[in-house]
Parts: sequence; C-alpha cells; structure tokens
Amino acid sequence: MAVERTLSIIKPDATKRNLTGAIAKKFEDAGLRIVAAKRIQLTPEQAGKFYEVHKDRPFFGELRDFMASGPVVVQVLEGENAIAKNREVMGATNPKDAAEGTIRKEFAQSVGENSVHGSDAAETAKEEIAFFFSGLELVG
Ligand code: RTP
Ligand code: MG
Repeated sequence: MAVERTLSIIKPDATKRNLTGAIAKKFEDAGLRIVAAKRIQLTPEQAGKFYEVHKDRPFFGELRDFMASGPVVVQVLEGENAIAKNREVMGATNPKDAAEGTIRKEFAQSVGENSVHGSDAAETAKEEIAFFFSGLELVG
C-alpha cells in the first residue's frame, strides 16, 4: 500500500454545528494525518468551479449554493491508502445508507447536507489539493 494524500472538506452544515473537531478526530483515529488545514468562505462561483464535474446534475445549483452558505474547513489528509480510507470513514453519500460509526451516519443531515467531501481517486485528489493549497502549505 502506498502513502497517499487526499482532499477533505468539512461542509457548512458541519462547521455551523461546531463539528470540526469531532470530524477531524474521526480522521486522526483512522490513522490519517492532517498535513494542511484552513477555514475559508467560498463564493458560489468558487464552489461551482470545485464541483464543476456535477454541473449537469439536477442538484448542482443547490450543491453550489450550500457549499457557499457558510465556512468550510479544507484539509489535506495523508496516510496509507488515504483516498479509500477517508471515503470509508466518511460513509455513503446518503446518510440513510451510511454504515454505523461513519461521519455521515453520525452527523449528516441529508444527502445534500452531508457534512464532508472527500476526493474519489488519485487524479482528482491531486487536482483538488492544488485547487486549495500551494506546496508550501503542505507540512507532512
Ligand atoms: P463528495 O463529492 O462531496 O465527497 O460526495 P460523494 O462523492 O459521496 O457524492 P457525489 O456523487 O460526488 O456528490 C457530490 C455531492 O453532491 C451532493 N448531492 N446531492 N440531492 C442529491 O440527490 C444529491 N446528490 C449528491 C452531496 O453533497 C454530495 O456529497
Ligand atoms: Mg464526489
């Protein structure tokens, strides 16, 4: 197994409910190291650019506006198999389908307001990390 890096976003529904620490603890407890982190407010344009892959989906407008509705905490997580491990800790997109103990099972409010984002593959992880962080901000 290789050491990987992946991009995580703690979404506005979670930052609003003061869940940043509880969610970060789930990542750390799973063996993922937070090698970069910042709290930012996205504009709708920035949020739309980040989720551009979904631009033709019916939920795109709702997703863009939700991601710009409050602060987000973006983090780079590092560890063995970090991309898959992070998605395992996050749980299924819809909290109704998420396994016990996962972030979305415990904290998500709906399929849209589901508390966390995680990169889905090596190539997207690379692009998404570069979207938010410069090399100087990554401290392993
Ligand atoms: P993410 O990209 O945020 O990590 O989530 P994911 O891979 O589990 O799911 P994806 O299919 O990439 O969807 C991106 C985000 O769009 C919102 N969504 N809303 N209303 C809906 O039916 C619906 N479906 C997806 C969610 O916030 C989802 O995480
Ligand atoms: Mg996705």
